Amino acid sequence: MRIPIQSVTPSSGQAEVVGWVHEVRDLGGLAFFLIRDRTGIIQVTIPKKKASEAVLSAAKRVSRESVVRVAGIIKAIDKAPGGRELVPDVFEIISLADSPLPLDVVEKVPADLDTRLDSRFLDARRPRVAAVFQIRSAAMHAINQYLHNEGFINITTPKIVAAATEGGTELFPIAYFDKEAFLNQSPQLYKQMMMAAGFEKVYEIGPIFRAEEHNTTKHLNEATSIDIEVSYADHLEVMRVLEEMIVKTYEYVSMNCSDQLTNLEIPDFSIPKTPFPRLCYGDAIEIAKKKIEDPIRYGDDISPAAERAIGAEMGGHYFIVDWPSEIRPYYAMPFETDPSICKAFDLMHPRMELSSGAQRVHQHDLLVEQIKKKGLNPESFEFYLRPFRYGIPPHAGWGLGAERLVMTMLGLSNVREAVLFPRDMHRLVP
Ligand code: AMO
Repeated sequence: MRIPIQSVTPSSGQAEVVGWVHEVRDLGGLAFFLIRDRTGIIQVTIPKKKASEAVLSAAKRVSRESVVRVAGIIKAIDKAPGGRELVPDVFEIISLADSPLPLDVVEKVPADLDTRLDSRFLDARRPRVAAVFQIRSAAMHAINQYLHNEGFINITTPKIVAAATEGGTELFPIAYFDKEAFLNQSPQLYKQMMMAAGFEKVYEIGPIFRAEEHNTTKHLNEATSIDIEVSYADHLEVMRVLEEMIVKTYEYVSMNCSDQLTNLEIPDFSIPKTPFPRLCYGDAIEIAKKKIEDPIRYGDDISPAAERAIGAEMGGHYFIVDWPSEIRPYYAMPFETDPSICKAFDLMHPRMELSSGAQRVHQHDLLVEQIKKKGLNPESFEFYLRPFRYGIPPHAGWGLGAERLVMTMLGLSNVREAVLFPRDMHRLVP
C-alpha cells in the first residue's frame, strides 16, 4: 500500500512509495534515485549485482520527473534523507517524463518568473513553491473560520454584471447574448444590497476583474477579494474586525505551517500586534512631503513612492483614515461634522495597500447626490439604489486582496508568486 514518503521510517520494514524521480545518480555498481511526493523525499538504492532484470531495466529507462512506483525493503542509513533508504524489488514506471525538462525542478538551473509560470505544473512541484500555496490555503481556511465564528454569512454574488462598481473605467466588457455586460470589479453593490435584505453580516471570497493597464509587481487583472459588509457598524467597527482577522490568520499560519515556513526560509515569522496605528490622511501626506522628491499635496492620491516612504516611517501594518471625500468612491460616508472628509480607510502594509473600506452612505438622496458628483449617471445604478428606498440599516465594510495578503505575509517579491495562474496584461495562458 502506498504511504506518504514522510511517514516511511527506518523501522518500516517493507514499503511502497509512489512519486516523482527527483534526482538520479549512477555510481557504477550502485544507482541512487531520490523519489519525491508532496510530503518528502526518500532515497532508493539499487545494488546492480543483486537487483532483478525488471528493476534494472526500468531504472535504466526512467527519466527525471517521471512518476514511479517503488516497493522493497527499508534500511536505516545515516547519509540518506530521513536516515533511511529503500532497496527495491519493484521499480515500475507509471508515467515517463520527456527530456529535457522545460524547467529544472531541483532548482540547480535558475529560471525567471515567466519561464516558471509557463510551466507552473512543474514549478509547483518545487517544495518552496508548493509551500506558498499550502500557506495560502491555510490562510483562507483561517479567514473562513474566523468570519464564520463571528456570525458572518458566506454569500456568492454575480461576476457577470451590467454596471461598473467603482466608476466607469477599468472594466472588461464581455459578449452576453445581445446585451453589453462586464466582469465585476468588486462585489461592493451586491454586498450592500444584502444589508437591505437583512443578512447583517456577510462575506464573500471571490474573483474580481480589473482592466487596469498596470504592469507592476502588485497588480493583477484577476485577483481574489475577501469582502465583508456589516449592518449597524461604522468604519471603526469593521477596522477592528479587519485587524483581528489579520492577526488570527497570521497566528493560524504560524501554528499550522511550520514546515512550509521552513521551506520558505522564514525562521522568524512575526505576528502583527493590534491595534494597528491609525494615521490621518493629512499626516500621511506630511510624512510623504518630507521624504519624497515628487511634489505631493493634500487631496492627491498617495503615489507608490509616497506609499513606500510612509510605510518605512510606520514600520508595520497601519490604517490611513480621514480621507478627503473627493478622492474616495461615492459610497463612502462623509463625516457629519466635516463632509470634506469621509469615513473611509485603507489598511496598509509597509510595502503596499492591502485593503480599502468605509462606512457607507445609506441615505438614498445623499447617495444619488454623491453618484452625480463623481460624474456618474444614477440611472445606471437603479438596481443598486432601489433597496435604499425600502429601509436599509447603516452599514460598513471592506475588501482585502488575498494575493497581497499572502505576498506581504511571506515577503514574496511579486504578487504573481501568490497566484497559481496569474492573469496580467501579457499572460492569458496557461
Ligand atoms: P479596492 O479597489 O481598493 O476596494 O480593492 C480592495 C483590495 O483588493 C485588492 N486589489 C488588487 N489586488 C491585486 N491586483 C489588483 N489589480 C487589485 N485591485 C484591488 C487590493 C485592494 O486593497 N469595493 C472596495 C472595497 C470596499 O470598500 O469594501 C474595493 O474594491 O488589496
